[in-house]
Amino acid sequence: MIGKIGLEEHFAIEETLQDSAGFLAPSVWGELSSRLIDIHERRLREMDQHGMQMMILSLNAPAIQAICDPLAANEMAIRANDFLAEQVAKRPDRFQGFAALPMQDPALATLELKRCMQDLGFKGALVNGFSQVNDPENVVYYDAPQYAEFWRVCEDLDAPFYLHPRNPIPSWSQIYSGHPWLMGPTWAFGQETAVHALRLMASGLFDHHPKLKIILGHLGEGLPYSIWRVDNRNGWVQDEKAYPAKKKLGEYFQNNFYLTTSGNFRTQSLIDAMLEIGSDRILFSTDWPFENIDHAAIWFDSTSISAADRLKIGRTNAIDLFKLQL
Ligand code: GRE
Ligand code: ZN
Repeated sequence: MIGKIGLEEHFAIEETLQDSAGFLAPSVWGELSSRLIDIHERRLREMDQHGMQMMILSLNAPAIQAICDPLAANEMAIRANDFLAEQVAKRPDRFQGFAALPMQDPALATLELKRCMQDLGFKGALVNGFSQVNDPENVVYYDAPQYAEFWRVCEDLDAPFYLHPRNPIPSWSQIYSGHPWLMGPTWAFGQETAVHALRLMASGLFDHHPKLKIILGHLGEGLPYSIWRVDNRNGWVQDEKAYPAKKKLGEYFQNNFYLTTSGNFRTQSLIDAMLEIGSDRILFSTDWPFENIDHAAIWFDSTSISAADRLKIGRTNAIDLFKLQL
């Protein structure tokens, strides 16, 4: 199909480029780094070749989230967001932007989100999982109480928040010891991000802010397949609700979450996601440059779904969610 829109599509600036080294074989670093730095050349050519009209661009991972000093994280986020705004201004018909945010300091993150939405015209935020705050061992998830005001502003601005994966820190990764191949996109990314999403659901965040919109990549990081069991395990036991949220977690999943196809080009998984969350809440994405645009597009263009669903997932859901002027 032509006119596809993607929203997990990354770039790097010189200062964050090295964050993407070490995930894939060293032999492909030359190729990956050149894909990350490029915006207007090969990226646009590949988009043209495979029917992608637009990418909503985001900084690579973990980048800002791994800068422990909140002021340094804020400076780098501003630098990356200003750079992105300049790139978008060159081709607003093909590129839009997601804000990188210094979540280490909720007040600074809130200010930067406002600036990006109101002054730079960005379409939302993309944050790479937990932040390390002041000390590399101090891991903070966004269900923590200090983010209450950030989430209020996020809801007020109607800014979709893309919760993108990162690896757990080494001291929290014992389960993977001896099996480094499980880190990154193979498994650890999805596990880390799914748990973060469950923390947000269980915290009551969406009772306080029912209009918040959280986006997950990779067809939901396994959650479509697992969310029923989260709510229904040991159904014969009439136990007390064990978390602050008022509803079953699956209800927040269906009402506050959107999923993208990034890096998960599998029809069986797409259909499971459609059965759990519905085709109005699924959006096409590739995960360029870590995945190939042709792999995503050729699969998506021929996957066994209706023409109406292909149009929604490929294009119109994104136009509605981000109020795109196309
Ligand atoms: C990503 O951001 O999507 C990503 C990485 C590193 C390896 C693979 C991958 O940051 O998909
Ligand atoms: Zn990604």
